[in-house]
Amino acid sequence: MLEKHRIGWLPEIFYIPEYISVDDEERLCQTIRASKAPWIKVSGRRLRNYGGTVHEKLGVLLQSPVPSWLQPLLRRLGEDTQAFGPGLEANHVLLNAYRPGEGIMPHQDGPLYHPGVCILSLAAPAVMRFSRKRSSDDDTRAQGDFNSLVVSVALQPRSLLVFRGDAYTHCLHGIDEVEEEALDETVANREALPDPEARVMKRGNERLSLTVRRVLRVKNILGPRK
Ligand SMILES: O=C(O)CCC(=O)C(=O)O
Repeated sequence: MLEKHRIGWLPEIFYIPEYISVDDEERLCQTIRASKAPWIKVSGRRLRNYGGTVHEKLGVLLQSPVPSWLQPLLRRLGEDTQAFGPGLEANHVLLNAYRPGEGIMPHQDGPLYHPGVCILSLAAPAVMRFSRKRSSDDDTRAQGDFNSLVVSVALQPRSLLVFRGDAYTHCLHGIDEVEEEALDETVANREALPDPEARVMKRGNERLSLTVRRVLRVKNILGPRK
């Protein structure tokens, strides 16, 4: 089902507008906002982890149960997108919350994960910018240590972004710390927007996003299954 949602000139990015219904979005947002689980404050946003903690040094997921309200979503994403390997489901979800003016620095998700990601956007829009990473032995680095913007995707509430391949392994992705996004010529999914002619997009409310991935190595600290 992914193929017809392919966008842009960078392999391989897919954008599915209205992936979930307004009711499902409302339910997810209510569950997230009603939860007393602590938020972790990081630069430019706050976050919660589900499914466990990724231990960067050990290179494993210290696994804990994925809450029941997320399980149907993980099943559906695995079946619809095959983004986590054929027949496989995700085992980790990062919930990010961004107020207008907040964002996430350009980064790569790295080798601990299967190289495919699903990002579900809730409550407010933002623009994801993909840039080509300059390698340290690249001689253009001498002319300035910059990453070149390749493609942008306007993420509407309820939409699903999936990326893998070159977009995962050779690019950085990030969200600018702005209150208003420029919908410039790098935006690859303009046709899927409510107003394809718009040149700016206000961030509006706090945006919530669920970044869904599969950590390759898992240390099961859950105990035997009953
Ligand atoms: O919030 C988003 O849409 C992006 C999140 C992200 O890039 C990440 O969690 O690595």
